[in-house]
Amino acid sequence: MSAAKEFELPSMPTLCVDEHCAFVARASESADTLEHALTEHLRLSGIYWGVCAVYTLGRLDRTFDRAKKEEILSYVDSCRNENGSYGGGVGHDGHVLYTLSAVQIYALFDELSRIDVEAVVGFLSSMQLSNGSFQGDHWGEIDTRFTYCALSALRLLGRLDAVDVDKACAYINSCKNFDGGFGAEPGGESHAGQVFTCVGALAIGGRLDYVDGDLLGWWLAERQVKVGGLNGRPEKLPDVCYSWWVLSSLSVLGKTHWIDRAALARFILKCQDEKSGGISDRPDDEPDVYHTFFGIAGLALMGHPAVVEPIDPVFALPKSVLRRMGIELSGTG
Ligand code: GRG
Ligand code: ZN
Repeated sequence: MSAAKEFELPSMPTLCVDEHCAFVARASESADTLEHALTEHLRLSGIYWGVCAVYTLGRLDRTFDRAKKEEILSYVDSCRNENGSYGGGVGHDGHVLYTLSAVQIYALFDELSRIDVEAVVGFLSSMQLSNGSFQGDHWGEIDTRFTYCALSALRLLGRLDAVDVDKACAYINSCKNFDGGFGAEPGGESHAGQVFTCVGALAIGGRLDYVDGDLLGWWLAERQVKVGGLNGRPEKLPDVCYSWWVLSSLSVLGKTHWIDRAALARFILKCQDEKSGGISDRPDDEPDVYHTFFGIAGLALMGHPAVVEPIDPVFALPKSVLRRMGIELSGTG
């Protein structure tokens, strides 16, 4: 039975929509908590996760009133650096990761006009190296995550022409392993998170022919463990966020039916805090905005009826946002 049908069974736990929206709203207010201080360096990504979570639940306007939206957008504006990059927080070094988060937040709020496109494009293109790879910032770390971030942001801005896409995809191909998966660098161990970034980058670059769909599909399907959740690599514990990293990759390959979707949905729903809202990595752990978003996004890919805004598996943005931007959609299920 497909997960979509299973969601109608009385034995399937309910998705606590109101509670999760309240959880995200509280997280956006709690500037005085220790958690807030400890996550300062990735604030922009946190905002993207929270905003995208409530958007997919159809609750963007109900969760953030006009004043709150403006507060969030001004905060994002204030994370911009002179070279066009965005840092994870105010005054932080610019990084491709947070530059993508900023573009995603502006896209979600339909406020792309706040972006200095030429400056962002200038920064992102300056991060590409002669072998096609991307460094994340001026400190020089190279990772396939950064290729994804750069290509995704450039595509969202309609400026893929600013980088060498063929070389970027060939570099991603050089990070492919014997098991069909991808690592952070050539020879790096296959990891579901990196698989998402590499499959996503290849999809954006129009080079999915580099992927061995059957081999990678098997590797991804084997990430499902007995309790229904997915892990990121062999012998590891399941974790709700892999519901996204694995399932989005399977979706691009058209193979989400290669796992037991209903069992995965049950696992995600068991990780909810039904009283205070939020989703955790595993049942009975502390919820956080990151796992809340990726749990909901995983359910979206499985057609959960309460996740009213379907999400694109490559851009990790609601399809309606991409449609508004004139970007063609990815993923075949
Ligand atoms: C737009 C959705 C989106 C993402 C932007 C940052 C990024 C691009 C992608 C990150 C991909 C990635 C590497 C995800 C994995 C994150 C994770 C759970 C890492 C933990 O890895 P381990 O090895 O944990 O410490 P395990 O689960 O293996 O024990
Ligand atoms: Zn996780």
